[in-house]
Amino acid sequence: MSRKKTQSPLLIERILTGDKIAVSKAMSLIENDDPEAHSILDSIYDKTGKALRLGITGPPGVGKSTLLCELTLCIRKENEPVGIIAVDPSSYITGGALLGDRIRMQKIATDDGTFIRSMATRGNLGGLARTTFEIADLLDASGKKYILIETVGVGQSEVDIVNTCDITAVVLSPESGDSIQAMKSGLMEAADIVIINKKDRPGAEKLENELRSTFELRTGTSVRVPILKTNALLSEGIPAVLSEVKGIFSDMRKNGSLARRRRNNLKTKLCSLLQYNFLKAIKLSQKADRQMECLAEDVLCGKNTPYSDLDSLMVKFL
Ligand SMILES: Nc1nc2c(ncn2[C@@H]2O[C@H](COP(=O)(O)OP(=O)(O)OP(=O)(O)O)[C@@H](O)[C@H]2O)c(=O)[nH]1
Ligand SMILES: [Mg+2]
Repeated sequence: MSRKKTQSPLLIERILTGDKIAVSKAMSLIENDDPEAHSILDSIYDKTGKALRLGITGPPGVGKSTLLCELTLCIRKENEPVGIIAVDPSSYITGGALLGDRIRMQKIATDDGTFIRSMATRGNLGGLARTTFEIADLLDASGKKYILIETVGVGQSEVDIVNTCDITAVVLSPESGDSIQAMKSGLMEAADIVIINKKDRPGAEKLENELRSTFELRTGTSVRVPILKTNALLSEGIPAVLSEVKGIFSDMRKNGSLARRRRNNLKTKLCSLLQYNFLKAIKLSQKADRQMECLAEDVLCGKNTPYSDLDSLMVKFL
């Protein structure tokens, strides 16, 4: 099958050298669902796969952004380029850690080796996961060695996004009642590593013990998921997190689980691409619109119910 050629060879070239302006431009094309975005992604795809994609999720306010900043600074000390995707940027806008702590933020924002993209979750039905993958692909092809994706782990869609990373870090804090909730929810199932941030707050040890017994109960063995404690405000425990993440990644490479996970992630991504494009095609098709109109009429006059014809409807549209 012939691959579509992009209209912008120069743009592609600049993306691949990590040019920030070119990467930003391509991101806007992706977010605006511009027809050129697909050919750009198609052209750069064979340069992806080198970055470590780390999802950072957890209840609101546990310190994910602060931790992400510190982790970025730690990675940058090793001179590796970093891409950051913040999926719910509320804290970036309202003065949470990232914007609130200007010194920390400025260090990152003005650094040539770091690229930050904030993405709004609202008003992007079904497209958010797709866009996040695509932006991660773009950052990967542009030479970033680490891609850090922050999402608030409240809804399934945010957890899904993180599940498409190579490694998922779940961040909890002793002061957050949500952490107990998170332990019971699907969030913990996704964890490859758990970080108890705000270890300066009372209850960090207790939370750690609770987590260890939760994991033991579940697996019936001793703890498999590493649990680390940090104080992101004082940058304590961050090198240990980075080293643990690197260790997990290297083990995953060796034992084949990275390839398996990436294959699964790719299936999720294809499904999301199909879903998005299928819905878009239906919405834009006048023929589909007329068919819906007829079906609605049939339902209204009692010939059908909205559920009776689903199978034939799928066949029609597929
Ligand atoms: N005491 C203490 N405070 C911290 C620590 N890490 C972050 N904070 C503070 O906790 C608050 C929330 O931090 P953020 O980094 O915005 O948390 P978040 O999880 O990204 O928040 P959302 O993105 O809104 O869910 C800020 O006031 C931080 O300064 C820590 O280790 N100890
Ligand atoms: Mg945040």
